[in-house]
Amino acid sequence: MKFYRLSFIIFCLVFFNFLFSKMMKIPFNRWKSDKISISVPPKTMGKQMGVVNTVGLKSLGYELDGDVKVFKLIAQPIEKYLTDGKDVNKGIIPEKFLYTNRMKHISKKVKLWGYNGSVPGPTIEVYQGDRVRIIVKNELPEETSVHWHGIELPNSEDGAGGTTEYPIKPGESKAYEFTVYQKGTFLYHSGFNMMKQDMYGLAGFFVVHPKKYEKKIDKDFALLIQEWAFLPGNENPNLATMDFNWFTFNGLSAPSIPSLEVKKGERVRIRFGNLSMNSHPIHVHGYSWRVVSVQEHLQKSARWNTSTINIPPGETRDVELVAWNPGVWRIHCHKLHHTVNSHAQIPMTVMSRGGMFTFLHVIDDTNEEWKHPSQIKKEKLNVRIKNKRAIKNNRKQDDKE
Ligand SMILES: [Cu+2]
Repeated sequence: MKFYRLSFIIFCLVFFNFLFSKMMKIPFNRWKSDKISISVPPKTMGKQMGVVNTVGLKSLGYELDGDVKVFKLIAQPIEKYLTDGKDVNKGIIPEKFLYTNRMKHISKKVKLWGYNGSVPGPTIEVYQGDRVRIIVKNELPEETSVHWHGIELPNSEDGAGGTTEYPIKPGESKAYEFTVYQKGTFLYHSGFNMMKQDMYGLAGFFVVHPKKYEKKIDKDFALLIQEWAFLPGNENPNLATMDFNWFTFNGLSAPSIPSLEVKKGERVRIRFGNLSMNSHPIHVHGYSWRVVSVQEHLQKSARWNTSTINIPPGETRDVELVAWNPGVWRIHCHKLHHTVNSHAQIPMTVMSRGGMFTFLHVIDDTNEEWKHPSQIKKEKLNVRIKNKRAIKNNRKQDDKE
C-alpha cells in the first residue's frame, strides 16, 4: 500500500512539474532538444593565434572580414569524461615512486553544456586594439547568451541575456561585435540563466595579448577552474547544491590532466581563471612564481612572489617563472578535498590523485649540478670580484716594474 502511495506522489510531482512548465512556457528540464541536431564541433577555423596552450583544449581560430576578426562559437550539449581513470602522466614519474597499493582511479562520464564540442570552450586569443565579431549559435534546448567577462565594451554587446538583450533562442544565432581596448586574461561564459548554464560548463578563456610583452615568454599555459556536484551514478550535474565533489582544470580531473611540459631555463606563464563558486588556492612545488596579472597586467611595483595564489570566483591571475629547477613538480589546489575525485575514491582507503592536480614537468638536458639561483648569482659575483682584484694586482705590479 505504502509503495502505491509513494508512486502516486512521485507521478503527481512529475506530471504537475511538466504541466506547470508547459503553462509557463519554461522548457522542461531537457539536456538536449529533440528539434535541434547537434553540429559536428567546428574545426579550429581560419587563422590561428595559438600562443596560449590551454592544456588539453584547442584555441579558436578566426577569419578576417576586412579588419574584423570573426570567431564562431556553438553552444551545445556535450558528453565527456572528466577522467577515464587512466593516468596520463604516469611516464614522467619514476616507476619505483608510484604508490599503487590499494589505490584505484575511478572514471566519470558526464553530460554538460559547452562550446564547439568542449567544456570549457576553446580559448579566444586576440591582440589589444583588435576589432572582433563573435557569432554565437545556440544549439541548447533553452535560450542563452554569452557574456564577455571583464571586458569594457558597449552595453549592447555585454551578453547579459534578459538585461541588455533578449537571449538567443534555441536554433538561432547572434553576433557580438566590439573593439578590445584592454590587455590581460579575461573569460567568457553564459550570461543567461547563469546558475544553471555556467554550472553546466558554458565558459572559456578570452586572452588579450599586448602588442608586445615586456619579456619573451617561451611557454604560455592557461588552466580554467570549474567545480561540479555529481551524485554517484548520475551523469547530470546537481545544480541546487554547493557541495561540489568534482574539481577540474580545463574540464579534466586528475589523473587525466596533462602535465605542463617545459625545458630548463624557459620562461613560463600560467594563466588561471576561476568560473566556480569557491576560491581555489593553487600551489606549486619547488618554485616561487611571480604574480604578474590580476585580470589585467600589474605594474612592476605591484607584483609579488609566492608559491600559492588564491583565485577567487570570477577572477583570473597570471603567474610567471623561469624554469631553473628541473623535475616533476606538483601544481594543485590547496583545499585538499579538491585533489580527490568524488570527495574520496571508493573503496575509501588511501586516496589516489584526483581533482585539480597536475605537474610542472621541467626537463633538463644539461645534467648540471643542482644549484639555487642565488648560489649561481653569488658565485658569478665572486668570480667578478676575483677578476677585478687580479686586474688591480696586475696593475700594481706593472707600476712597480
Ligand atoms: Cu580548490
